[in-house]
Amino acid sequence: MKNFLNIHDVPNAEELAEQAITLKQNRFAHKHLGENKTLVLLFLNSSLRTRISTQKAAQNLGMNTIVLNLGQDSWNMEYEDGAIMNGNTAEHIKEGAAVISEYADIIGIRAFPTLVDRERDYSEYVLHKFLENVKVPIVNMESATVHPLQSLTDLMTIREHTTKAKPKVVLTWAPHIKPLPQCVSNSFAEWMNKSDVKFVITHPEGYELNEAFSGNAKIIYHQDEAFENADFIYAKNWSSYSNYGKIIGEHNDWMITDKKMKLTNNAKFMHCLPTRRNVEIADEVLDSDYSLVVKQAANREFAAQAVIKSILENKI
Ligand code: SN0
Repeated sequence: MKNFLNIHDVPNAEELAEQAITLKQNRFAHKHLGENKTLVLLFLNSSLRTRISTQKAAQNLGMNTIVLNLGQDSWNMEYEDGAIMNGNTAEHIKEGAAVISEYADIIGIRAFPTLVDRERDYSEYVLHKFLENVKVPIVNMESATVHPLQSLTDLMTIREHTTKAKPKVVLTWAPHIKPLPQCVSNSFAEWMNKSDVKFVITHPEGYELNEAFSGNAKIIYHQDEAFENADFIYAKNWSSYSNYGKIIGEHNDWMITDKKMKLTNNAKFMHCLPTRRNVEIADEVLDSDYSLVVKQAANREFAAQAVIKSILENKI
């Protein structure tokens, strides 16, 4: 693999998830592969799991890691071509990205959407600016529209915990106090559409995802109905795509509760984290035996390791 920007860089999603499961058996099996190589992680937004698990993944492969909070630990970056830089941006992406590439063998980037300018966000403006100006492979650590490291982890976690060859997986919208990106849900839909599962999306009207990501997934507007016979419930909030970046209406009754989980086929519960307790998901669900959220987060290390390993093997 050259870059890991989205699912289109992955020849076979199920196979990559299987490789992550194999790495989990012996995370140090390839501890010399990345020796004397450096992974530089650039964060334009907050992170807990991605920040730690991606570093660990690289270190398991023998790499060095450097982490930078772009614009906080470093200069504010300018992205526009031809900009007259007399404002608050001190360094242009042209030099910035070129310089970082001199120090890095692989670069990871997190750059959330604006949730204001849909065209800019869905063109993956910032990610592409980096891509144009770096000389080394890029790993997407959540961009404006997708979060593929999370989706690979999710597929891996479903494969580990399923008792069926083709489980029913339900992505459900859940309430939140502020508008969140569509990234995790876009990606999850895209990866599920390419996997051997029965995939259903449920959300209130007006929260339809961009069809480039939801594809032919079945959409059910009644959460209770969607939960019937589900083997996995994957909850996530996202803001509206059509009424871009907005929260539309009051849907507090979409919070995931144990009562709703009882409508399923003893489903396992998944969420990418972080989550707002008792807004998005009730305590009783997060504290239950059927919740996979911490196991899912633990798998981020191995998913990232499978991705970095594949990039290193391509380079050598
Ligand atoms: C991000 C999102 O894309 O939804 C990252 C998820 C991995 N989540 C948030 O920004 C949550 C922020 C909050 O205040 O709850």
